[in-house]
Amino acid sequence: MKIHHSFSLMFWRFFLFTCLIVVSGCEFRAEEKETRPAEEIKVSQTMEADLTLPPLVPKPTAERAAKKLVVKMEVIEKEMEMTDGVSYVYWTFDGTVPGSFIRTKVGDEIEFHLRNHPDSKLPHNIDLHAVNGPGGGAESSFVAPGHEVVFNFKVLNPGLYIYHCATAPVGMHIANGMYGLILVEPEEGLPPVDREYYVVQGDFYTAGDFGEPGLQQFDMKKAIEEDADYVVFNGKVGALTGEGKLHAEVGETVRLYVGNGGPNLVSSFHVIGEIFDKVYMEGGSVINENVQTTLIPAGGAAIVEFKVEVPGEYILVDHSIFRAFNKGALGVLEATGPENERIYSGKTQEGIYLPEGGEIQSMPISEEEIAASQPPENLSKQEKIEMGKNVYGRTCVACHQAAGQGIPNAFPPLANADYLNEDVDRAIDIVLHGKTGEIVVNGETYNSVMTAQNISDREAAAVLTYIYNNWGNNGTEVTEEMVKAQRRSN
Ligand code: HEC
Ligand SMILES: [Cu+2]
Repeated sequence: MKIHHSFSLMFWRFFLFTCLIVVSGCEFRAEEKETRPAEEIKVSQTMEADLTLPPLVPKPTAERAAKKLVVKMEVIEKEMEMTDGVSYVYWTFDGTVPGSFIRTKVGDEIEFHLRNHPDSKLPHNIDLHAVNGPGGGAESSFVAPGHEVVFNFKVLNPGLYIYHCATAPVGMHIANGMYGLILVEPEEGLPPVDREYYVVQGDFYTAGDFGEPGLQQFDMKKAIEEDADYVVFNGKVGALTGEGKLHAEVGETVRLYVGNGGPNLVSSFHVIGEIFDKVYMEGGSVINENVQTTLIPAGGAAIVEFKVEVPGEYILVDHSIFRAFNKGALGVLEATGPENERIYSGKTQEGIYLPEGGEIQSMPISEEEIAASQPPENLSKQEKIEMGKNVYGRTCVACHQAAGQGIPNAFPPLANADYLNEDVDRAIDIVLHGKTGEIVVNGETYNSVMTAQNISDREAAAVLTYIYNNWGNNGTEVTEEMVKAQRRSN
């Protein structure tokens, strides 16, 4: 890259020189002032870099000139939570996964101080993909526990870059969480936006399977086979849900700096309910527009931007979708503000569709009309249970499982569930409107997302009656009236 760059520069200089001699008023002369080579940008002052922990991003550099920037980072090995009841000894830059976000601009001269905490068991180093030089700094930054090294580099290429530890066995250091992002802004800075966040995906390999409680050891065999137990954003299941949700106001433009630490998996990064207005593909200078899902390679990054048009929850996922719902690669951006029904109306109609023989019946408009259009039968409890079983099999089984047993750490049980039996109106409300945030079911904490279920009041009454009358639950009968009352109260 660098060789190529200076070669083409030489070529142009030679070419221009020839032009000037041969033809005065050469039309290529304009080329001369087009680029100021980054290596010629002078720095005057020194300042200490303002680093931020995920999901936060330091303030933009557009306002300042290139500087000598002192970056201080510390390697810390420490036990942290992978998910409820599961912990892991992470190796980190600055104590978090991903490590601190570094924001620089083209022309900056970085004086990088890497410290390794005295309690560390191993030496580490850092390879920053933004560096032009051997090992991206790795060769100069190898540091034993209780030591500090300093090395310098000038940032030449704008873009969003991964940094990671590159100490052998490299895969293991990365698998334990040693990665983060360094942003190099162009000289004029990136265009301003309303919100910026920092998200990095990573895959983890543990001796126990997903959710198996206790302190989990790294599993080298699974890592080699690329058989991840956890695929997560920002180092743990639920880092970006519940308390960790990202926020924006309707009408704001959100920019996500998204990296993929790997070590193995490629991310199909997607935000459910949004379209990326812009993607700086692979974190480079080419901007793609109107993108649904962008591919982020291991050891790579992308900058995505979107404007939030309507309120609600937008779900960040790796669209290799079992990773999202079964391995943790799921986060939430919550948008608050006024509805805009021209852009998104919510459900307005539901009617009867008869595929054979009949014509499609005219669409009733409201829930009341739907109910009125159906035979005025009053289902017996037994009939409700029959119907409910069917609804359950269509709608709930994928998450709550065939016998209502749920999936540890992901989907709470509906079988013999204290939370369910405690409060029927709350259960109805969850089915109608969805649920996020921390809940405790049979002593286990869940902190995930259930979306609102698109089912009629009658189906909701039936499915809940089915659940309450099976699997050791308390036998409650849920009526359509109870469902309607919850529908109205919200
Ligand atoms: C896409 C997965 C998914 C589907 C489909 C789903 N749920 Fe859930 N459900 C969840 C999650 C996740 C939670 C926990 C939410 C939280 O942590 O706040 C939950 C929580 C619940 C709870 C409260 C917790 C408990 O154990 O009592 C009830 C009741 C419930 N769901 C009922 C249903 C019913 C009935 C259906 C089908 C009509 C359904 N869910 C469909 C994922 C799902
Ligand atoms: Cu390391």
